[in-house]
Amino acid sequence: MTGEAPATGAPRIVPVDAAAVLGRCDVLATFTATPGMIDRAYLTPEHAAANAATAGWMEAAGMTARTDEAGNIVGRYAGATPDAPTLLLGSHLDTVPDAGRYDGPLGVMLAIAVVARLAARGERLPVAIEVLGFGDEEGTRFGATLLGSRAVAGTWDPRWWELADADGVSLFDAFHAFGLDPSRIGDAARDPGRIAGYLEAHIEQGPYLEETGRALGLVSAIAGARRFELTLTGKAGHAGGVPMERRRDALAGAARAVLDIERLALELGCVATVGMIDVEPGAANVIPGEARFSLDVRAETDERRDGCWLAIQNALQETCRDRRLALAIEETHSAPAEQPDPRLVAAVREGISAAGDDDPLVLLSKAGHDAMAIGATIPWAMMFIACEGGVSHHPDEAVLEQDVAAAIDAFEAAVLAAARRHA
Ligand code: HGY
Ligand code: MN
Ligand code: MN
Repeated sequence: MTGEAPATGAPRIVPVDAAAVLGRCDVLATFTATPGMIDRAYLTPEHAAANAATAGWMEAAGMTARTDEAGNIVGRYAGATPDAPTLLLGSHLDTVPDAGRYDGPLGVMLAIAVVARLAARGERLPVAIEVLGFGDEEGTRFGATLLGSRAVAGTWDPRWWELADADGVSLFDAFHAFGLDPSRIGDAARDPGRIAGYLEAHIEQGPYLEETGRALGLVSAIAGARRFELTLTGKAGHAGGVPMERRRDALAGAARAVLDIERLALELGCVATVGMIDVEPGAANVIPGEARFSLDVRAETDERRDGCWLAIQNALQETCRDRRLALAIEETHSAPAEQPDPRLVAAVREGISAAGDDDPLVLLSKAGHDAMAIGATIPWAMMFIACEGGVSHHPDEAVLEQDVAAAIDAFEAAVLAAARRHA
C-alpha cells in the first residue's frame, strides 16, 4: 500500500466515524414517498435524492461519483496503478414500505467510511475501490428484485422492460423518466476479469448476533428465494342470498391456503410468507370471487425450498378440489442459494478478527441481498452487523453505535486483506 500526499489545494479528506455513519442513515431516511415512514422505491424522486446525497458523501471521501446505466450510484477511489483491478463494495439504497433506516443504507455508508479512512491518509491499494449504492434490491416497485445488482453482474433480462408498477408505469418508461437510456443497460455490466470481488456489509435481520453478544458475523450462504403471485378464482355472489354450502368463496380458500403454507414451512424447515393479498370485487356484501396473493418461499438449499413449494402446490390443489376453485400460478422471482468465495470470506474473517472477535459467528442469511445477484459473475463475501432484536423491514430497526464503530474497523481491515490477497 502506498502513501500519497493529497495534491495541494485538494480538499482535506476527513475520516467518517460511527456517529456520522448513523447520521447519514438518518438523512437518507428523510428521502421518502410517504411522509411519516421510510418508503423509497427504484427510479423515484426519492431514489434520485438518495443518490445525490450519497454522491456528495462519496466525493467528500475522495471518490469520483456517477450514476450508472441502471440508476445505481457509483463512487470510485483509484488504486495505486491505473491498471489495478477493482474491488466492489456496497449495498442498496432502496427500501420496503415503512422500512427501517439501516437495511441497505448502512452497508453503503460503511463502505464510504472505509474509503474516507484510506483517502484521509493518502493510502492507495493494489486495487481500485468502487462503492455501489444499488437502486433496487427490494423489488417493491416492479415485482422483480435485485435489478440494479443484476445489471452490474451482466444478467439483465430484457423481458423486464415490460414490468409495470402499480400505476402502470413500465420499467422502460421509468428508466427514461429517471434520465436513463434503456438501450445502454448493458454498459452497467462489469467485466468479471477486471473485478477483484465484492464485499457487502449488512444488518443481520435476525436475532443471533445480539443473542450471542456479538457485533459482527460472517455469512455462510444466502438462501435462494422463489416468489409467486397466486390467484384463486371462485364465484362472486350475494352475501345474503347464496347458501353457505353452495359458495365458491375465493377468500375463504385463500385463508386455508395461508394456514397450509405456514404449517408446511414449519414442517419442512423452510420460511414461507404471504405478504400481500387482494380480493375482488371487494365489497362487504359480496362473496369474494377472486383472491390474489403473494408467496415468498426460502430455504437453506434450493432442493429443500423446491420440495416445500411442491407440497404447497399439492395443498392448494386439494383446497381447489374441496371448494370448487381454480388456481393460477405466476412465478415473479427466482434466485438460487448462493455460497460466498472462500478467499473473500477469509478476508472478512480477518477483518472481524482485527475488530476483536477471533471466533466470529457464521450465519446463513435467509434474507436476500445484492451479493446473491452479483455472485452470478463476481466472487463475493458478506459481513453482518447485529441489529436490535433482529428487527428489520420495520421502523423499529436499530443498531448500536459501538457495533457500527466495530463494523467500520472490521470492514476496513477486510478491504485491506482482500486487496492484499488479490495482489
Ligand atoms: O426479501 C429480502 O430478503 C430482502 O430484504 N430483499
Ligand atoms: Mn437489504
Ligand atoms: Mn430488505
